[in-house]
Amino acid sequence: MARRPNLGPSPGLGQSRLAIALEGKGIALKLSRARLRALVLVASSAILALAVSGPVSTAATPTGKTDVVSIELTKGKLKFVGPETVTVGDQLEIVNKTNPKQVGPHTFSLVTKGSLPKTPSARKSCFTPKHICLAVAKWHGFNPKNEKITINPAKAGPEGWSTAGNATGKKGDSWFSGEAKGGHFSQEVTAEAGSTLYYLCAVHPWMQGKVTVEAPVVPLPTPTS
Ligand SMILES: [Cu+2]
Repeated sequence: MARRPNLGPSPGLGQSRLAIALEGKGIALKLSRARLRALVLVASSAILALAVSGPVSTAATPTGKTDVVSIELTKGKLKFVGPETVTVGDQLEIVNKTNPKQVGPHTFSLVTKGSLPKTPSARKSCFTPKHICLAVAKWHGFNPKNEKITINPAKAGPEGWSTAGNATGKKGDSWFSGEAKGGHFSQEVTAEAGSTLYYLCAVHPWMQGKVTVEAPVVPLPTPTS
């Protein structure tokens, strides 16, 4: 079977194609659609391979609050919509509100600020060696030969949302949304208070965002006398 992405007319794809076409042209379009298709193909196996590992102690105390970063398609543009700040110990939930059959799957991947592709040309080459999108795919155990991923979520550093990876070997925390509509994933924010988490989607590298991590409010001790 040919690996060429189907770029022919297909109902319902107009909007997403437009979004992709607006972002990068030529090679980038083919590349991103090829990758996207590859990731769609492996999504189900990735979900089945979801690792269930034992609890690891974390330094954060749960706040009982859940913050949501949603993945949306608005006016033909794919984007993350999330809070400006979260608190250490909050649950940070990623919710995919887009249709994977229309726009492909997504990743929510913590990356260093310097790894974010800033220019159209950087985004075009994102899925090539030594660039962040391919690096993220590797965190998920992406095998270019069979185009499958085996690890989801990809975990690095302490348990929870904690660690930003880069393109040159440092792994970060990442979730792959898979092919199911309404896919979601949540885990605790365990990053250091005062830090900023930068994130991107490795399938659509123009999808980027950041969130500042704040210290939890420690209740004052109750006077005993
Ligand atoms: Cu995406």
